[in-house]
Amino acid sequence: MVQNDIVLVYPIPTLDSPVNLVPLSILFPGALFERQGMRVAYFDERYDSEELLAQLIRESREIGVSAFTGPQAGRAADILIKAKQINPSIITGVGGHHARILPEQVLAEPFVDKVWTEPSYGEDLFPYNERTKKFFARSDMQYFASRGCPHTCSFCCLSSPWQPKAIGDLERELTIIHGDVGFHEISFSDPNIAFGRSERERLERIRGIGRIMRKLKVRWDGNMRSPYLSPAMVEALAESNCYSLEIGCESGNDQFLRKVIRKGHGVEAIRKAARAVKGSGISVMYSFIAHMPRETKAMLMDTFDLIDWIVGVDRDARVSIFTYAPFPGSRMYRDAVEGAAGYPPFVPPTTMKGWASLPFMKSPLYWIAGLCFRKDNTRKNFRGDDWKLIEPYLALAEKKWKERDFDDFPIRDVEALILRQMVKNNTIRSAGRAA
Ligand code: B12
Ligand code: SF4
Repeated sequence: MVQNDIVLVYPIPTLDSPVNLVPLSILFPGALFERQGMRVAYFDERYDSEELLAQLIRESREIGVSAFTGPQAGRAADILIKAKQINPSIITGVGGHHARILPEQVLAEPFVDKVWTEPSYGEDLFPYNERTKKFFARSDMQYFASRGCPHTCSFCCLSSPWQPKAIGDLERELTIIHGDVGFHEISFSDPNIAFGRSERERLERIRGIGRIMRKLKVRWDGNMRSPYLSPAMVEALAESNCYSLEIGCESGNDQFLRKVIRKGHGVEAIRKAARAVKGSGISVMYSFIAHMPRETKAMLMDTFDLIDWIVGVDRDARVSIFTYAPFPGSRMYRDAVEGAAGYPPFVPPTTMKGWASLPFMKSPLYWIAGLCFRKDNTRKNFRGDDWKLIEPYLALAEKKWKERDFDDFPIRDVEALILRQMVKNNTIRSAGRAA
């Protein structure tokens, strides 16, 4: 019997991250559909059982699954295939970044009836109520203080105007959720936590957020561009209970950063940010990308050297190096497909599972850098005595980093080990379902 107009599903997003943030991707659209009078059910694959999913599929007229490009798109495909098997008359849909950048391809999948392609669904609504409360209570708190980023980095397809949430609304909404579920930390997923023409405007924004955070006795992390990290900004951030920031550094080569990536700043801005933040108590995650079209080996070496400089200056630094993933909708994507400057021409997958199986996260460099500089994640996965299990791989990664030897690494062993730990720690429910 049909009980729900739609069941919204959040598939497992990644196979190695211990981060389990509130599934806002389905909660905002759900708030919109509820406002329209629809009966909405929610399902989070990281926590809920397969049996519950099967039951909700049987009881729903429609299923909408969220997907960003990568492993989550593959999980979304599996879920929709299963939905059609269990309930052949169910209407199946895909939303999220993947559906937005590749709507025609997603719609061509035999198990997909519709795609949700708008950039935003219900983000102006408050997605918290008695039915969604448990999704906040059991996850790491995530929220939004603003949407959009007006910059035009050549690898990124997120470009859109910056739209801040009014501080008063943010305060009201977070106070209600905090009063009910009592979180101690919050992750702001805004691409830019503070944008604005002048430093004064940006500082004012951070001070406004800080007032709420201090009132709630909550600490927070978020994303910021390196040129904004002046000494005055670092002071305001520290006063606002910010304990962690992510900055997109991308490359250690000045010309590449300015001319090809078009980041809007050069390497000196990153160095200045590291100098300003060191010793402030805020741990910065410096995020880099490797193996982009037009990037030479020498440019990549500049990235490694900059990372060594950063971790020498800022002892609380964390660093990730992602292998460039050519996602449609950006300038750099065209270069990748055309094979610009000797880049092996990228042949785009034609299916959701194809996008999920791309080996971007499987490079030795990703793992060597991750093990060397993301001990925060490793500690969450290997608690207590379990640390011994990963120690030999950490030693090997450190040796290889020093020697700049990125040709091979026992990736399969490390991935299998991490997956076992995630199951053991209940970060994901079963290795079989995640694989
Ligand atoms: C949090 C986050 C993560 C978390 C996810 C875990 C979690 N949730 O617990 C972590 C840190 C693990 C992560 C990892 C990755 N991420 Co990420 N991540 C984000 C981030 C910062 C927020 C996502 C979010 O919750 N947004 C909030 C919701 C409300 O927005 P939304 O998902 O877009 O949903 C809205 C609409 O899309 C739509 N919608 C979404 N789903 C559905 C479904 C239906 C049915 C409907 C109707 C509508 C709908 O409605 C929502 C409300 O408007 C975004 C950047 C951003 N600010 O969005 C990047 C982002 C999603 N990540 C991205 C990527 C690429 C990754 C990685 C694959 C690689 C990488 N280098 O970052 C890795 C995976 C790594 C791995 N090892 O596998 C890209 C996706 C690009 C793309 N083409 O898909 C983004 C956009 C960042 C970027 N600048 O490129 N990520
Ligand atoms: S990479 Fe960051 S700064 Fe650049 S356009 Fe994307 S979200 Fe904006």
